[in-house]
Amino acid sequence: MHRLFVAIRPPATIRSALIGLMEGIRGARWQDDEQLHLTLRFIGEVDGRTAEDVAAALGGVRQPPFAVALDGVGQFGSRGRPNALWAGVRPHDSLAHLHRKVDQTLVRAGLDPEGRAYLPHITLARFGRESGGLDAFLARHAGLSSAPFEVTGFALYESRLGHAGATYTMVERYDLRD
Ligand code: 3AM
Repeated sequence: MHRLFVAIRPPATIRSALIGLMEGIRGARWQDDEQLHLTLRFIGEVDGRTAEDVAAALGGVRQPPFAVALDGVGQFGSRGRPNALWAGVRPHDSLAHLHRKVDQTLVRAGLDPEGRAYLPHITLARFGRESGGLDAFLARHAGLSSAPFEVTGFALYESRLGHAGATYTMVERYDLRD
């Protein structure tokens, strides 16, 4: 079985800006450079045949390249029990559009539609029991922004879960073009 997701890989300048933020929270399992991505659609476990169908179907997604920028920070989970810290991305509409196209493509390839609302984000850290200093981090970086960066493509990734966190391998890359 293959655990798959579709994501955008931020450029190196953005990744290093994000890595520069990664300090000051007790219990944070910070993502490393290889792990930084902006998920378009989580797929989950599929068999090899379905993985091939999905990889082929995604080649049919058409959208011109567009620009986005970092925009603030946020958390998933409850206030007292966060499970992830992320950097936001704006504007949402071009990303939401691409998300919708990817979702429709996957449904046509036989997968179930995405169940939850799409919130574009780049996960920076995950948490177990402890998250000391998270509120101060969120306040300190509420105004996070960046120069716009071009999204020229997206990719299908395989996620392997291990003791030291997840390892993501690119399965196939897709260019956005007019
Ligand atoms: O983009 P991030 O890193 O926030 O949390 C998982 C990760 O998201 C998410 O998919 C990305 C690659 O693993 N993920 C894991 N299980 C999920 C699920 N059941 C999920 N997203 C939605 N539903």
